[in-house]
Amino acid sequence: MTSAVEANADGLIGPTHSYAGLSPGNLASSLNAGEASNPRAAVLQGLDKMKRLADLGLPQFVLPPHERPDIPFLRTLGFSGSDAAVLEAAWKTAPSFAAAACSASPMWAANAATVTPSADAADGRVHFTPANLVTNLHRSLEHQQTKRALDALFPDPARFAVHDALPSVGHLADEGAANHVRLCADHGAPGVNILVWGREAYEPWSGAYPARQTREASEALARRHVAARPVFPRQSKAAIAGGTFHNDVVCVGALETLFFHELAFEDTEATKASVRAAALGLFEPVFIEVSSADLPLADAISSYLFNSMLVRIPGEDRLTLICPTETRDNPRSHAVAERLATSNGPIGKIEYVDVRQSMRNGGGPACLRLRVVLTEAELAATNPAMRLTDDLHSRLSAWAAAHYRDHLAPADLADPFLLDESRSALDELTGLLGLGGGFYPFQRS
Ligand code: SUG
Repeated sequence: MTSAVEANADGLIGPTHSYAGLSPGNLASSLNAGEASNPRAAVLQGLDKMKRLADLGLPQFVLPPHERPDIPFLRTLGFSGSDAAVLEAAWKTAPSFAAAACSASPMWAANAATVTPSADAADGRVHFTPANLVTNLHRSLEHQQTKRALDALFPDPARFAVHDALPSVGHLADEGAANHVRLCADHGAPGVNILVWGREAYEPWSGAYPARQTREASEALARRHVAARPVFPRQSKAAIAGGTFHNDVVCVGALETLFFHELAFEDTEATKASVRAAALGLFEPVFIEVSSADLPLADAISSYLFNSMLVRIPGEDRLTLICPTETRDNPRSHAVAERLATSNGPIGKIEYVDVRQSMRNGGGPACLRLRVVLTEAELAATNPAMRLTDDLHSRLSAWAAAHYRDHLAPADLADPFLLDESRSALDELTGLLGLGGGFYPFQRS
């Protein structure tokens, strides 16, 4: 077995971070729709979380925000003239499309792609498929620029395969790593790939909220990555109806441990049996299930206990669960978390991070990061300019303080000055992250 580490690549929160109520079934997004946001606080919270992980000894990378408002998208809808005229006309005649074009949603990097580490891929490369995110218009605009960012971070085709997204149709709806958990004895050892889906491609769907991942999409991902030991459990319909728009809202796993809510899977016993069968001869999975009696689904969703980062800190035996402060603020979630830490189980420590600006759109600590297991040689082949160091953290914090607004009301998204401000911020960022000219569409036109 080659030794490997689990790196995180977080989405840097963009200057248009806002609460536009764009995601039906994501209760926080609906609840906070129309509120004013604070993009500067948001990006600084995200940067501080990244630094916390880097300080714990885990390699940390930065994925750049996308160009927003997405003027090229609005042009495809027939809006024309200067960029400011396009934005103005779109807000006047098609405000929902204009709002979608302004969303800073690429921040949630758990939805950027599905990743198969080289230990599980038949050709020994790390595979990435950007998620097509077709269920929501604002998120369907992400995958091409996401591919560009992944190409920049993982440039060596001998070690990394960055695919195109699956075709953008509802039958192949894909939300990336938010519906993927990998268990293993050690990061560099062969793993079991749990790919959770919510509906079948041709299934008539009558749920109140959309199921964002199809079984066929998950199967296609495993097939194209030639990923070993895939299992395909179904997300429970009750969980989706309760506001679990991604599996990572009710489930997280690391190494041998799967930590999940009783309502996460349609058939929990069958899920456990298939994971055990796939792991046979490699490791014994450890299941930590939280009952609805201990933690009602509604509390799990509002406090995001499971949308935490479950990590092995170098030098420590037991795992650390990095939760949002909302978990600490919810008495039931807090009690579950504390019991975990005092038990003799695999999770030994709980830490809390403040990502409140993102949380109000339904994005917890786990949503903001894409996990990538890398061997030493693969880590050495990543783009060093995109790796978070103390120096990059302070430069990005200063950059954000200089460019980002600290108050953004929904109506401000139509402000042509915001377009200019965002572009000058991103233009400078391409220098800070060594991305070169032409990384963003506005730099190419
Ligand atoms: O896709 N919210 C995101 C949150 C994504 C969280 N990711 C994971 N669970 N991995 C979503 O629903 C809300 C945007 C708005 O309403 O303005 C939004 O897109």
